[in-house]
Amino acid sequence: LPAETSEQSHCGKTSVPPAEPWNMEVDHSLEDRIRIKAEVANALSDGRPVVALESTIIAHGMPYPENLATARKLESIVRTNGAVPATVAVLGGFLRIGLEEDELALLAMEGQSMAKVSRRDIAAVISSGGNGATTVAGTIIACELSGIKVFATGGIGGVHRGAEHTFDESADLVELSRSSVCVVSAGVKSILDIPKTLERLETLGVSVVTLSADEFPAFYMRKSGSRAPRIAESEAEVARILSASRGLSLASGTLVAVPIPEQYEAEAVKLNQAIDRAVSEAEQNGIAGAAITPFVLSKVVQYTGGEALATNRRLVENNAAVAARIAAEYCDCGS
Ligand code: PSU
Ligand code: MN
Repeated sequence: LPAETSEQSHCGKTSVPPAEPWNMEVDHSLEDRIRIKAEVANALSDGRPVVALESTIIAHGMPYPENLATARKLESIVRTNGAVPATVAVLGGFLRIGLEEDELALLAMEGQSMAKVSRRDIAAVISSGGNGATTVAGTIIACELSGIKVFATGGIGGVHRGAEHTFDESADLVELSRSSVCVVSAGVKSILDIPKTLERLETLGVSVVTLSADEFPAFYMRKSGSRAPRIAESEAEVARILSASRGLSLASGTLVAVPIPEQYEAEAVKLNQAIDRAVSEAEQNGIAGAAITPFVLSKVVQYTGGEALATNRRLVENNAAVAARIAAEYCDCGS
């Protein structure tokens, strides 16, 4: 086997041209549908750390204006921790990797009226010249196309409660299994079925690692009652796992689950009551498919009097910092 692969660094290398404004004239040739912000493209080609950020959490997961404040803060936290941020969205028919200030604002203000873009949606939204917020699945696709190795979010989608009847399982899981991206999350929200989600991740071959915790976290709460399949004690240890995965050409993803810092953890009883109420309301109202997650998230915020939103912001900020440190460690290990 060769001692080195042809890639120049772990952080990926790209020759995709820099971005043009989102509201530019749309070229409907359908070729060349990706635009990487110059700062991001330069970091990637120099082998410097980059962290992708998703946009569904901004457009569909939080209300305005807190969502815009969060989007900005996440970018600045990534920078403070030594990486270049790349928020991903579909704007004006282009898959955009790295956004400008006014584009973050557009995303936040459009909110729920933005399309929610997973793998099944991306070609249609792009071909129609439309706008959309990328889910974890959609953002992973952008990472694969551009060579970004680390991506921060709040919580990933998973197997929904009652999936034995509805078959509702997020496209995030399959996408994680077929990409070599490292997704940093606070685990999985208990609006989902956490044990079933972990079972599916195992079947799909996703490497699941918690950071310094023996239980898989449940988003607002540090513990879910499910044991973590594997524990890493540091960001450097995660980077070594990524490096080994790459060395073996596994081409499957890694899910890093980081418990919310103790001081920000939500009160379990109150949160769980709000979640149970929101999930059964979704059921009663016949909410299904892609609409379920945003519906339940907004109800949980409403029923906890905004506490869930504050908690959500704290954990995603923490994940952005961890992701930046993993990206920095990964660039250092072996390149
Ligand atoms: N879980 C959260 N907050 C979110 C999401 C999930 O706690 O904002 C978003 C993410 O963008 C995720 C998407 O990729 O919802 C999953 O939606 P679905 O369950 O429809 O696949
Ligand atoms: Mn679904």
